[in-house]
Amino acid sequence: MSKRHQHSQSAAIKSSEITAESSYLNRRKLVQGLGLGLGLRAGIAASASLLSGALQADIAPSNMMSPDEEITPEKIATSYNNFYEFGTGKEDPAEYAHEMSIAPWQVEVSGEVEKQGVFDYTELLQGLTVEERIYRLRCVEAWSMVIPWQGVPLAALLQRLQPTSAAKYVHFTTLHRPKEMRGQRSFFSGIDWPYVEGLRLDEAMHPLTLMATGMYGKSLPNQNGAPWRLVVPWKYGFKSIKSIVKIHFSKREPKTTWNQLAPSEYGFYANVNPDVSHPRWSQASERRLPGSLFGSNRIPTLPFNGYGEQVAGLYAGMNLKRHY
Ligand SMILES: Nc1nc2c(c(=O)[nH]1)N[C@H]1C(S)=C(S)[C@@H](COP(=O)(O)O)O[C@H]1N2
Ligand SMILES: [Mo]
Repeated sequence: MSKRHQHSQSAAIKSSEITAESSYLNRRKLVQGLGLGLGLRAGIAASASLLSGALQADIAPSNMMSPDEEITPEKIATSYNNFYEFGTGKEDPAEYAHEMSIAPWQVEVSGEVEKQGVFDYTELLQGLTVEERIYRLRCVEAWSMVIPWQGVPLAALLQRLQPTSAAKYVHFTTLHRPKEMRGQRSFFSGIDWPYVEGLRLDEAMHPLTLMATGMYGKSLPNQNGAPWRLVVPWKYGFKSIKSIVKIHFSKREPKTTWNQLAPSEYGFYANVNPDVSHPRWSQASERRLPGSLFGSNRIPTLPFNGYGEQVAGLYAGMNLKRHY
């Protein structure tokens, strides 16, 4: 997203690589066709329990996608990534993120909140209901995917931490461990580590906002932000911060990574908006991955990434050309 954050052409996808995903889709159709959903629920409950023995996960599917939008093949969603801690290339995270150790995973909770301290993330998730959400993911580089996530509504997690009445924003910080994250040892990213993102508290509490612990019915792969990451589907992908180790509540707007790096290019809000173009990428349309032999699958971009009906009210009265 800096000058070096340019998108390469999406790799040609061999049909052999798509097999696993088409069987995933067929299983879904089968389950839906039976009118039960039980098979899928059991399948995901089983894999969610793999996350941690301590996690008593129950699965409540709630899908917000129109049925004609196709899920991006798992192979693509887990091999074409942005995770600059492992390099700026799209293939770097899948190649190097295994160097990050995710067990144990401690998380610091601080600021305007009752339940301050350091916790194992599984402790924070204990007893919360894991849901499936199929969401569009729209990168500011103008490519997009459709991904089935599993996770807990962020609101459920934050509520149990008990923000004080002074809390207006919540900040999230990614792991900073240069020994295991080679991009943090490199000068090329230009990023002042660690990666920080944040939301207004009402955005964080919105029912669409997810703390994801899995995708495609499996634990999150490291390159997608293991063991847990944010998913905010109506905002550009850079708001969906990965591998979170700090949750901080504050009165003031956080200084977030991309906004600090280039404030004229990346706003704090970063709501998907086809009417406000980035200096290098028109945001009017997007390439839905994967493309095919016959073209790049370009589709129009929708305000709030298609979630306007649910979230536009959060911004009533705000000038979204100024607060981009
Ligand atoms: N810590 C961290 N989180 C991050 C990023 C990053 O570089 N570091 N990249 C962001 C960007 S630009 C996008 S588009 C999404 C990509 O998520 P995905 O690789 O799971 O598709 O992660 C976001 N979260
Ligand atoms: Mo992105």
